[in-house]
Amino acid sequence: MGGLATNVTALHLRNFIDGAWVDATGNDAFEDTDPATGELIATATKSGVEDVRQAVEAARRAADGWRLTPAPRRGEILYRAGELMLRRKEELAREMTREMGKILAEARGDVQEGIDMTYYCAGEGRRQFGDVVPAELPDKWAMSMRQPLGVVAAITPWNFPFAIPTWKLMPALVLGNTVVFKPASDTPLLAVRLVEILMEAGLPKGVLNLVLGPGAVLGDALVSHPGVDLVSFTGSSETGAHIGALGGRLLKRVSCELGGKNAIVVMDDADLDLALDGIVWSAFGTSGQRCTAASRVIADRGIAAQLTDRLVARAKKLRLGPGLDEQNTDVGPVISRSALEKVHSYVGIGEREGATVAAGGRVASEGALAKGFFHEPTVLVDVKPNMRVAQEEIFGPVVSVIETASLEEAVRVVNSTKYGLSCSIYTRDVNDAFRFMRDAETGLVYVNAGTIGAEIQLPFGGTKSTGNGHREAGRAALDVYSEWKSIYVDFSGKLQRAQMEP
Ligand code: UN1
Repeated sequence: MGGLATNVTALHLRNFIDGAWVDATGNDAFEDTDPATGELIATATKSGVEDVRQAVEAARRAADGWRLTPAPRRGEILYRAGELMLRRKEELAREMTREMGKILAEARGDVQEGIDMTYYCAGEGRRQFGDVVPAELPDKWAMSMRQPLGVVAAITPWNFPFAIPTWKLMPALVLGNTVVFKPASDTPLLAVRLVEILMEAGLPKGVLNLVLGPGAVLGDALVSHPGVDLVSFTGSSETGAHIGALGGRLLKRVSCELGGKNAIVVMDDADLDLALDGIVWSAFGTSGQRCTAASRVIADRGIAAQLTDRLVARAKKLRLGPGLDEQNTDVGPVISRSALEKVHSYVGIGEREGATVAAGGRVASEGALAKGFFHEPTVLVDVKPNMRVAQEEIFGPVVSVIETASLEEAVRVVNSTKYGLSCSIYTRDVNDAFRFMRDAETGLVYVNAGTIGAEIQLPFGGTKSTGNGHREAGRAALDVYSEWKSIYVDFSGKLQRAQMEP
C-alpha cells in the first residue's frame, strides 16, 4: 500500500464551540473507520441537543461582530484558508482516502474543489454587488444590498467531505453569517481539518462551530433550534424532505441538495471511445457515490450492442482496492456495510424485474477486499426505463443500459425519473446537442462529457426531487446565504408619495 496517513494511532475528535475544542456532553462514542480496511481512524462522542444549544448560542453571540467586520476582511481570511489548504492538499487527500475510500487522485480533486470554492468566495469579499437604480421621485435614492441571514446550519454528506462543506461554509462566511457545521458522522476527521484551517486563517471565535455525531436527533435539534436562520443540507431526498418540512413549519430558509439518477445518452453518430471513457468515469468513479454519478446509459439502438460489449469489457477490467494504493486500484470501497448491502440489493431487484447482469454483480471479498466494503463495478442490461434500477438512486458502482430508438425517446427516458440533477449526451450532431440542451429537465447538462465534474463557478443543483429550488456554487450561492435589503433615501425634505405623484 502507498503509505498510510499520519495518524497511526486512533485520534479522538472533538466538537469546536466558541473557539474551543470540547468533547460533546454525552457519553456515547462513535467510530470513524477506513471503509477499505476496517481500521479505526478516530473516535468521537455523539453530540446531542445540549451541544447544539451551545453551538447555536456561540454562533449567535458572534453574529454581530462578524456581520460588522468589513466583507473584504472576511474575504482575506478565506484567502488565507485557501493558501493553507493548498499547502496541505496532499495530507488532506490522504486522510480523505482513508476516511471515506475514494481513490487518492479523486481525493486530491475533492480538496482542489474546496480550494477553488474558497478562493472564489474570498473574491466575493470585494464584490457582493447590489443594484443602484433610478427612483421614480425627484431627490430620492434607491438601492439594494445583500445582508447576512444570521446563523447558518450546514449539514454535509460524507461523499465530498471537504468540497461540499466549503460550498456551504465559504459563501455563508464571506456574506457575514456565522455557522454551525454538522458533517456526516462517517467523515468527522476531514471536517475537523477544515475547521482547523479556517481558525488558523484567522476566523474569530464563535463564527464557526462544529458538532460531530450521527443524524436524526442531532439534525432535528439543529434544524428546529430557533437560533438557526438557514439550513443548508446535502444528502438523500428522504432526509431532505424531512428537513424541509421541519424547517418550513418554522418558516426558515432551507436549501436542499439531494439525489440524482443521472443518464448518459449515446447517439449512433457519437465518438464511442470518448463516450466509453465518460461512462466509465461517471459510473464507477468515486465508486458511483456522487450525486452526479451516471447510473443510466441510454444507448441508441444503432450502437447499443457495440457500446454495451465494450462497456462490459471495460468494467470487468477495473481493479478494486484501497484508494491509497495508487498503482493498483481503479475503484475503491463504498462507505459502509449498510451501503454495500443496499447497493448489492439492487442487483437482485434488477434481476427480478428482468435485467441481466453483464458485468460484476457481486460483493467482492477476495483476499484483503474482505476487510472492506467492495462491490464489483456492475453493468445491468435488458433494462427498461420504468424498472426500479432505472428509477431509484443506487449510489454505488452499478450502471443500467437502456436502449432507445430516437433522440426524442432518449430525452423522454432521461426525464422519466423523479430526479433532475445531471445528464449528458454524446453526439457529433450539433442540432441534436442543442435540442438535448434545451429539453433535458436537469440542473446540469453535459455535451460530449460525462455527468460528473461540475466546476464551482457555475450554479450546482437540480430540478424535481433533486432539491427545493436553490443552487449551490457560483453566483447563485450568494442568493442562498443572503437576504436582499432594498433601501430608499429621500433627500427632498418633503413628503413624497410613491405611485401617487403626477
Ligand atoms: C456530489 O456528488 O454531491 O460534479 C457533488 C461533480 C463534483 C461534485 C459532486 N464536482 O461530480
